[in-house]
Amino acid sequence: MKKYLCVTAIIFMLLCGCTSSKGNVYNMSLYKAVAPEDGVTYVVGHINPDTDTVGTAIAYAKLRTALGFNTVAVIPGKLNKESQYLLDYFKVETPEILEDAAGKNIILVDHADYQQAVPNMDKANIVEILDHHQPAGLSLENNLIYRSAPIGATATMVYNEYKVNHVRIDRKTAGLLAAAIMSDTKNLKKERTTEADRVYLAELCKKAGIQKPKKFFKAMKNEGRSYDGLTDEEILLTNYKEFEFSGHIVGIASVDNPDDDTLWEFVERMDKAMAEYAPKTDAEHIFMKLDADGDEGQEDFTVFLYCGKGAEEVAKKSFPNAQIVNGRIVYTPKLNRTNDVVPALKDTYEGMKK
Ligand SMILES: [Mn+2]
Repeated sequence: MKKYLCVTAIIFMLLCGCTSSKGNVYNMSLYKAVAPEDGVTYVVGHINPDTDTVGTAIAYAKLRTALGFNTVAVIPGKLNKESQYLLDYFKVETPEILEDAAGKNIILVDHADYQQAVPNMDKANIVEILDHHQPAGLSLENNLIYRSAPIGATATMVYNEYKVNHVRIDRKTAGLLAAAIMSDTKNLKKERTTEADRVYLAELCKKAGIQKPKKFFKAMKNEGRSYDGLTDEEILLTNYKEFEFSGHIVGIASVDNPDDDTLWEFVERMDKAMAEYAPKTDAEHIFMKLDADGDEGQEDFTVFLYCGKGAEEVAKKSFPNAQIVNGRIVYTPKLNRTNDVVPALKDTYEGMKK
């Protein structure tokens, strides 16, 4: 019996040894190289946070913590409705808000530029970046881990880190990452979606107990689309980002039409909200892509709104093939901010400089 216990203990120790040898040797070396001597490292996504930004901050902080690094997830501001719904759904606590990045050790997720970062990010110690966007204008003095991938969601990259590091993902975190992939890829429908997004989403859904991904996505989308209780300015800011194109600060909002029957009323309201918000921001021009569902069998489309002196000209030059409906610029199929709107506006502003 004693012998048996002894063997069991040895097997147990071996098993423990195996599970505690988490981490991938290459990654662990990098994490150690950038680990601050003392203090905590904050993981944070872009301002006006979306589900990919929030989900990856939480999941990546958990992973780094599991690997023995003092890491805490924070958010750059109030959650949008979709993200709040998801945190409630999976019973995950809302992270604290980071208001100022100066002097902090930072891991950036889901963005790689100051324009969309927490204030004073240029005075932070950025030790790592995990992102699927184009990097812009970072002036980094230190050596850092920088992973960038042309992929549907940062969540896909974060889940890959779990796999590479042999860290088991818990049900809640798997759920958040699954939701983040769905949110960023519109349930695998966006152009940028890759095979990895598809395969990892299926795996994460299984781990999270999401049996009907389509239904889950619809529920979370409806929560996110309902603007109940928000003012028109808050609706405008739910997914609003500022960019700099050839010296012009430009705001681009992305909004979903909440009700097919009242599209043009909603367009009027948003137009007014942009005009009222304009004096409160440094942006010279504000644009809004307002996405609407097409009628049965018809393609979805975008109503493209603009605000500011000269903004109309920029909008029309950027989308010469758009139609004018009810006096508005309407583009079919609907526009994507990253792939369509940003490059088109960038080109137009660049052209104006010459
Ligand atoms: Mn993202």
